[in-house]
Amino acid sequence: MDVLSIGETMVVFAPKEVGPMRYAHDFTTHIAGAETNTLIGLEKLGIKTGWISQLGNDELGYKILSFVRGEGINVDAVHLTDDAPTGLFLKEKNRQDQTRVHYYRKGSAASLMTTSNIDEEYVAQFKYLYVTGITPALSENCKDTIFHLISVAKKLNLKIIFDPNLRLKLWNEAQARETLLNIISLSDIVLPGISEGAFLFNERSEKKIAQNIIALGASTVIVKLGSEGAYYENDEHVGYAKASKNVEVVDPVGAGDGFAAGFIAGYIDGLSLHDAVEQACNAGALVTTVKGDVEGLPSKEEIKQLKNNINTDDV
Ligand code: KDG
Repeated sequence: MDVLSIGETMVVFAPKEVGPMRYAHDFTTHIAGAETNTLIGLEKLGIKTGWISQLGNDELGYKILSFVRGEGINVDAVHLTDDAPTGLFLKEKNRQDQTRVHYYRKGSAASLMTTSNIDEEYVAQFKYLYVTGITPALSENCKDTIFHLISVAKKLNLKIIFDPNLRLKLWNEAQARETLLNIISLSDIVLPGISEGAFLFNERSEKKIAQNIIALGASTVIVKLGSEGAYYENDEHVGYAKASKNVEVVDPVGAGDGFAAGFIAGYIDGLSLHDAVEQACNAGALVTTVKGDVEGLPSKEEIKQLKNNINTDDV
């Protein structure tokens, strides 16, 4: 298998109507979690993946487990516990242009993960470990688990890929900054957003952010610039890439996870750094064209259509 990740996935309840949620009657449900969003995106691009997590032994836990398994991810390292429920969150579209997220995940099954959730033999089956800054924010024991997993992965020669995914609803600024910088210093490839880079280094320039990350030890950095694309840098290549075409944004959440999937798949497939970053931008853009965090994750064919500027009507 290629890419392993660890993290919490939740069921999202989203009111069908725009407006304050206190007046909502009808909800749709989706599955969301930054790490499984990326793993699902990777599976769609032909990369074999596995997920370490903990779910409640409850209806939402079964819903997530069968969804994630159905997308092709190996779930042998997902544990069901009776000790805590599966986390969930509400995604309120308060006004047409304003989305608010309300988490119900404190003390959730995933937040109880410890180093005993990490099985070295399982980790040894993979070549890459993909980590985000959400998991260490869930609890002190999750933070310890992440650092333990990174050290096991490094011992087994897995490459560490890190997306800081800053979530200040989960921890305070000082804790977030210290932990994210520590994980960066253990990573090979880092994929920050420009605002996360600004938060971490007090720098507004993508080049300075990348240089700071390289100085901490990473070999490749890709700074996401939203609709402007991304800046990439390693010791051989430096440049910018962007999506091949502007898209109509329906739901921006999950774009960064699609970006990570597009990049990692391109990197594993041996694309040039520029082409892997361009594939990342195209995958991220396509995620935003469909409601839900994972529903818009594209196949290689859909990325090719966007790249060649083909409308689905034409094919
Ligand atoms: O990147 C999108 C994620 O934020 C979303 O899927 C939910 O993992 C999630 C979180 O912790 O907010």
